[in-house]
Amino acid sequence: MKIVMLGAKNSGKTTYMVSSFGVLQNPTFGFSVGAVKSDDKDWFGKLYDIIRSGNYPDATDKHKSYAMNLLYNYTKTMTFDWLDVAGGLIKQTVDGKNVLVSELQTSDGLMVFFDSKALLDRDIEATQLSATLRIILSELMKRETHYFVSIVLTKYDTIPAGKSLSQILGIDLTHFLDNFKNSNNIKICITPVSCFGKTMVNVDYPLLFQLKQGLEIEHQRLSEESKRLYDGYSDAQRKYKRLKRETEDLSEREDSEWKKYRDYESKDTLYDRFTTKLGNLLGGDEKTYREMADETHDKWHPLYKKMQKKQKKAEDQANSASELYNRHLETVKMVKNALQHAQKLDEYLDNYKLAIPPPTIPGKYAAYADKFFELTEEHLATENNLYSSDNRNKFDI
Ligand SMILES: Nc1nc2c(ncn2[C@@H]2O[C@H](COP(=O)(O)OP(=O)(O)O)[C@@H](O)[C@H]2O)c(=O)[nH]1
Ligand SMILES: [Mg+2]
Repeated sequence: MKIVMLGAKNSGKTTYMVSSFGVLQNPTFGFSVGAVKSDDKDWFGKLYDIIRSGNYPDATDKHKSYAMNLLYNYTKTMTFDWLDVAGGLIKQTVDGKNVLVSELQTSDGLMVFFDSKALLDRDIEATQLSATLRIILSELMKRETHYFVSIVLTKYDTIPAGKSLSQILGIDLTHFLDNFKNSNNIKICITPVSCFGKTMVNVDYPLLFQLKQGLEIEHQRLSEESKRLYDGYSDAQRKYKRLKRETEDLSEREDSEWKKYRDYESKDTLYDRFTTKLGNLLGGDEKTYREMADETHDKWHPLYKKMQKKQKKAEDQANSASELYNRHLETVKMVKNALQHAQKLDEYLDNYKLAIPPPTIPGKYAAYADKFFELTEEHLATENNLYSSDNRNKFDI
């Protein structure tokens, strides 16, 4: 699957990406992620250490895709491409916007990043809210298949205590989300996150939310593939049966010609050749056994060749049928895995560790939203206390 990350420069995309990668190095509910390329793994690892030590990577604005693996119990279950979109693209130069739109069109999931504090402060420049929402809205409206959007409210640690979700989202974003309250295709989750030194809050959720959708897409794709392989197998098997029948028919005809030939040949004697030729000289019209044997041989040989060819074709079909069948069985195993893993991930997301999952739209948005944000705030406060300077020695950090 392809996941696109969208957000203004400085909204915390790279920090989030690195942090969620770092956090998910240790399996959560059995799931972990890994980089396909060792260069990327080193880069992520180095930046994660920087963030954990309380610093941040330099803000960069590059457009880059990372190939990742989703693992379950340390075994690869799916690959995904994770695209860190250059935030500058949102500034709607025509070219930039076209690049962005085409990336979105080919994506299977979207993560949108807003700096929570900039949202709360209604900082137009920092959030580029209207430009971002305009692009997303026109894309989402065109979607006819399921599509998951993670709205990631970054730097949640910078939000003063006691703010509700609607205060942070503001009227523009709330109106935007209202479009999807009854959507059948689009599912949006809103997660406040913080990547602040050793305090990583909710970072795994928005990515795992995407990957669950990815597993469902993978399940669908593999199911179709397995059906295609089975149809191919049935077809090859049908062809094999027909060719085998034709080969048997040819073999019968070929066999009877061969027997005739051997029979004529056994009757071919010098005496027969002599008497038959003599008879013909005297006005008769007979063939010698030798001539008849030769004629029969001429008839037999092409039949024999044809039968051999058919037999070879039948064998090819049999091989192809068995190869397709084995591949079908392999794929069925993968289909089962993808389904099992999607269900497993669903279970994790449903029973999220803060007791309730982040609000989703459509879903239990209104009922959950503020409660979830409260829980996050509480969690953040305890974590920060835990790691505050007085506690540092105590916890040996
Ligand atoms: N307090 C706080 N600051 C953050 C957090 N995440 C990112 N930042 C800050 O935001 C800056 C930009 O982040 P970056 O990931 O480079 O943003 P990008 O341009 O969207 O990739 C960082 O250098 C940090 O100063 C966070 O969780 N908490
Ligand atoms: Mg960046």
